[in-house]
Amino acid sequence: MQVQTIATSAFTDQKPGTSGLRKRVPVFQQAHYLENFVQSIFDTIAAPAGATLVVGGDGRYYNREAIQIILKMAAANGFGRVLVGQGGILSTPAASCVIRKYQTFGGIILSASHNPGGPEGDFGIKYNGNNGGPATETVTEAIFARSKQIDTYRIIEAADVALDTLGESQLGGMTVSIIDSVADYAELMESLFDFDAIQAMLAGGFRIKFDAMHAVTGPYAREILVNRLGAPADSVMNAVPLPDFGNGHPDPNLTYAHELVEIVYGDNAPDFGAASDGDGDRNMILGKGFFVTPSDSLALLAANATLAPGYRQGLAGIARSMPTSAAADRVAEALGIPCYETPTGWKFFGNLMDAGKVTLCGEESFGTGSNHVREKDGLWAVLFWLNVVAARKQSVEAIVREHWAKFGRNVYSRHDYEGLPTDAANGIMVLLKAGFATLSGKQFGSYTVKLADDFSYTDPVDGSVSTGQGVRILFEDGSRIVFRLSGTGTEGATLRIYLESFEPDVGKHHLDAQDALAELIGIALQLTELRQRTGREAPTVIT
Ligand code: G16
Repeated sequence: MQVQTIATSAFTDQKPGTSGLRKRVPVFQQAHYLENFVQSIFDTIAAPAGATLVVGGDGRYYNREAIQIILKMAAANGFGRVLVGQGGILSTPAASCVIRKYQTFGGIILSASHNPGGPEGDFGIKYNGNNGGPATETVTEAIFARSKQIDTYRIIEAADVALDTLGESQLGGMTVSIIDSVADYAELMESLFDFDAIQAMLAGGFRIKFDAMHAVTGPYAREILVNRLGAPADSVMNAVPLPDFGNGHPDPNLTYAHELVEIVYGDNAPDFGAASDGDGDRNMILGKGFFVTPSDSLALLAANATLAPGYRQGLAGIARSMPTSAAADRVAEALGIPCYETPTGWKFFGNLMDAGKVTLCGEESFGTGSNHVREKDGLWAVLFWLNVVAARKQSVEAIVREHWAKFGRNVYSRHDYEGLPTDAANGIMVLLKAGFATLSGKQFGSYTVKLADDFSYTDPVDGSVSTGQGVRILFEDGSRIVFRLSGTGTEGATLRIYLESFEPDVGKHHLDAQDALAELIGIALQLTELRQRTGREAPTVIT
């Protein structure tokens, strides 16, 4: 089959964000746009001839079209084999699992994660290396640099591949293997958790509700929770993946997963609720009428890890992103293991896991995972929680409250202001940074500023330095406010304000986080001049 070399012009906007390149679908549909980025990946990774690649996505609008283009380009660029999830479907953690299990050169994941999909929604693409994890900053920077210079790409002219039929076919000199999207991942989950104990708990009447949000985890949840663990079929809601997620916003938080939230806070609520996002790497955990913050979830799983067969040996260490609360640090200290603080973005955990320094990782943005793959993993977190609940035979709420009583409570909340004019958002960050010189020692109500800075991180494994990772205002009593601009949005700017205080007093653990953090929230508004500068009276999302 003839390899075509197509002339193209570089785009200037292909800089990957927190997790790959995310843009509106019409941007990706422009002539040569996707092709340029894919060729930039191939040029950067320089895979040897005959190498194997994994390709899959979350099933959102444009997934299938993009996969056909990538397959034809992979064939033209000398790959020997591509493993593709059936129907083009692979959740992000399942893709990571397949890359690792079959020791492929790497993989391309098509997803804009929790961002809405559809013809006017978002699309995304990212490259993961042979450890199964997102490409490092160095590699993504090199891909971006290449994308600014590219003037040709290679593709073969061929008929589309039948993505829905399991088995092998030839595309030029390359083999395409359509693999079961779920099987390898389900097998991995079964090796980590006590399926017998979870099954017995479910058979005993423990009721769960998992919201797949019409996104990629539907087939995974059905196979694992229903077929393998015996939960009733209606335990999985919104289980059919749809290209536009049923017009929803597949972000598992209290705002966007409101259908599930109403169920677990309603009459006759199930004992356990959970949701995952567009590509299956995020999770939200709920008990009966009770929300577990992602920061607490990481700490809880760390403290209870040895209850799960895959973690019986204990943990090497824990890592959390900087804006994630320090609840996990307290557990690490008690366990006598290190806790690493990284910038936001799962890519920063990869080196730590590969070097054997950490077993569990987590982020406040509803991401939790371990070294079983190199991505955060939504269903893994759900199964871990079910394993812990089955072993402890207590409710989710009782387990969390007992944890707080032992370690103290890191009261935590994140306020998001979405879709701000970029200038206004940038202006706020400039204002905050201008205050660094004078903030320390300053008194705000009952809080005194200890330090104000812009977080930077030196990777302890490869020594690479990442600067400008979020403004921190640290107070004398250990409370803090962090400000960051999101790196995953595609429309305007999203300002995230992360608020945290520590409450050792059990008598105050029942307080609502918003009430407990009210003074810090006021300080954040004052420091940012947010209302004056944006006209916004309230956050778009509070978690
Ligand atoms: C991505 C990254 C996460 C990060 C999150 C939020 O998640 O993989 O590590 O925490 O974005 O990023 P931001 O605050 O910049 O929007 P996902 O689920 O979108 O891939």
